[in-house]
Amino acid sequence: MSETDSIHSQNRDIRDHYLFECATEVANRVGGIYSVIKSKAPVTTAEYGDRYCLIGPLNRASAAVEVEALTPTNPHLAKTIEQMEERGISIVYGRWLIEGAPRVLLFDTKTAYRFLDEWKADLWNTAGIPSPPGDDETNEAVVFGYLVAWFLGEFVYHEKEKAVIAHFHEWLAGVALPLCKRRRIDVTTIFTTHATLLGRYLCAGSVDFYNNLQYFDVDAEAGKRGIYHRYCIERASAHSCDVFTTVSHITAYESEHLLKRKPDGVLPNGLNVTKFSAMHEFQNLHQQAKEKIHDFVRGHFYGHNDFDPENTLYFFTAGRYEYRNKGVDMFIESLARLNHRLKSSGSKTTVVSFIIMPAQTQSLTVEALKGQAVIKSLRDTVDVIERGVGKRIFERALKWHDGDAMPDDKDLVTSQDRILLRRRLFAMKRHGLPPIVTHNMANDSEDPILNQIRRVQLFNHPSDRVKIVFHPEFLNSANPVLPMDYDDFVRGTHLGVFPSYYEPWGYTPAECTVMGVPSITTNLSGFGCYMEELIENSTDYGIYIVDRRMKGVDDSVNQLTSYMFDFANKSRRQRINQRNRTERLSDLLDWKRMGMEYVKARQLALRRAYPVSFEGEEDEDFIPGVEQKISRPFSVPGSPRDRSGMMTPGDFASLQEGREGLSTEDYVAWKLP
Ligand code: G6P
Ligand code: 1S3
Repeated sequence: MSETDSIHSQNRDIRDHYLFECATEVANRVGGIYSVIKSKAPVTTAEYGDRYCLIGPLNRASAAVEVEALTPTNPHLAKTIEQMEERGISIVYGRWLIEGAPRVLLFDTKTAYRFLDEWKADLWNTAGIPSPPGDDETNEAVVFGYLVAWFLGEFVYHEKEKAVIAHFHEWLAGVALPLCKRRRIDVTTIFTTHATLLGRYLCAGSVDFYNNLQYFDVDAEAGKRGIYHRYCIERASAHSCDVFTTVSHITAYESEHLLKRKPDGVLPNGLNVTKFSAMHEFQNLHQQAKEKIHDFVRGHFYGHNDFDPENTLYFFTAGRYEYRNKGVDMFIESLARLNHRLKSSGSKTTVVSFIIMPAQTQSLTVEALKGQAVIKSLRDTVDVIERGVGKRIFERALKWHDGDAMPDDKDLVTSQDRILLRRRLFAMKRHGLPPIVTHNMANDSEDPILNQIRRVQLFNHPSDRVKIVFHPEFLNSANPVLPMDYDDFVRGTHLGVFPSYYEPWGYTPAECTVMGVPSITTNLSGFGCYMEELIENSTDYGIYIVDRRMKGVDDSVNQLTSYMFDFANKSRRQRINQRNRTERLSDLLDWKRMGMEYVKARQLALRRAYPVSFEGEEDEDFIPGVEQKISRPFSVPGSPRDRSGMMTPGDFASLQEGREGLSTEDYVAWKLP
């Protein structure tokens, strides 16, 4: 790959290059990729300024809120946009209103559907990729990919001096990659896959995925699942980019076998870590957010509030509704075992467990709305009574003379007050148990989560020490039942539980960590492997890792149960200490550190496309090393491994010239038995 490639003009300036990053979730929240590009924006704009632009399909509703339109000042960009608009393509160029304020270019794919058939035929003729009718997602990917390739081709035609890097995320944005190669467009390309299509599908079934990765007949498996054409796009993307990357070693291994190309390296996901000036600010925020969760719980469990908020812990799991992949099956089974263990040990602790996963619903249930209303009325009534009592005490005190009796509390609460209060108390009577689910489900009787809860009989009975609340919608502060944004909610909880079976990275436990909330993950998640490799005594730091690789399912469930049981037995002081330690891991996940792998991948892409420009610089360490050690916890002695200089997943890899991808031996924290 190091020879001069005739596609690329070796005269382009590589130092002052442009970076275009393409994804379907630019200014459009769908899932994890939105989190990646949004949280990474501050470090990337700091590095590139106006030379950085994100490209995505236009979602008008979302862009109206998130994007401020601008007129491009770069003449080459302006010319390119103008020429595409002349051909009827509608484009929004502007500033994404997030931290870092990156420039975005959004193509209205609808204005290009008249080319769809022509482009599908071209995709078949030039890249051998079929695109059968009736798959809207693939049609969208094709139209978007052709628009991006059109844009890049036109842009480098106008801009002849500077090099251009185009970085693509996921197969949905990958169609442009084989096109760039075929059309010999003078850009250098990077492809990052955040999961593989086949991996996701196979794991959701009942196969022993990780022990059979080498043996799957990939074409046949894709064909059986009706995703052969999508798989072709993904595989073509992986093979036609200059630099191929994934988000973790576990997914690198998976990609090697399912996409048949060894990745060049690992680009882990970071977070934009907020540092508070006061060290304990995050602890205060926990307390405040927890109060809001208490409010919800008081309403949801009205008539059954026989557990003490002071002895109540909040556990939760959240994410895309992938029942087996996200480990919800294991979570619910372990909760049932935890319930049994807490009961038999006579524990006074109650664990309220939330499952936040969007499913098809019709509306909030009347019962969920009523619960909050009943408690609000009670609070309003108590406020009225309290004000009346205060007023009466004050008036009597004004008239008090030496020798008079103190005001009698019986006279302070009037009979009218008692009637009001009685009415509220009767409204709190309920015949059934507090509900499991807050919404009316579109398919209640077949919902896998509800069915598992029914099977293990966790019905919020007063004797249960583990209660369950299933909220099948993402959280939002405008919600009348649980009015909290996700981040706020996470801060208020005590433990995040994410026992995933398929999890290329896993933002949910990482988000917990930077907010100082302990979490449970597995050694089948990219995040879990990363933390396991980096920290020897990770449980002290609030990172619990369930072994789902070497243990049988029953043993993994028991291990998860024990982690939760031990956590439930901690004292408040121990929890506070542990949160302090968890929060101190934040720097490990900050884009300021993780982003270095992106820098390396871009350097490698430039080296591969423009080797002449690097001549004579072979030995130059053009990326400064990042060194940081985890300090010991204050209270409990710890022994994190000494890994100075090897502190991101990519550091264990090989993002360097002269290698054709990682070799299987390079997959750190990911070895088969
Ligand atoms: C934070 C607050 C403390 C509070 C504690 C509760 O540390 O700063 O004031 O007592 O949270 O912790 P817990 O684990 O019981 O929610
Ligand atoms: C994927 O999203 P998911 O939840 O379907 O991409 C995320 C961002 O890279 C990653 O964190 C996650 O593990 C993947 O599974």
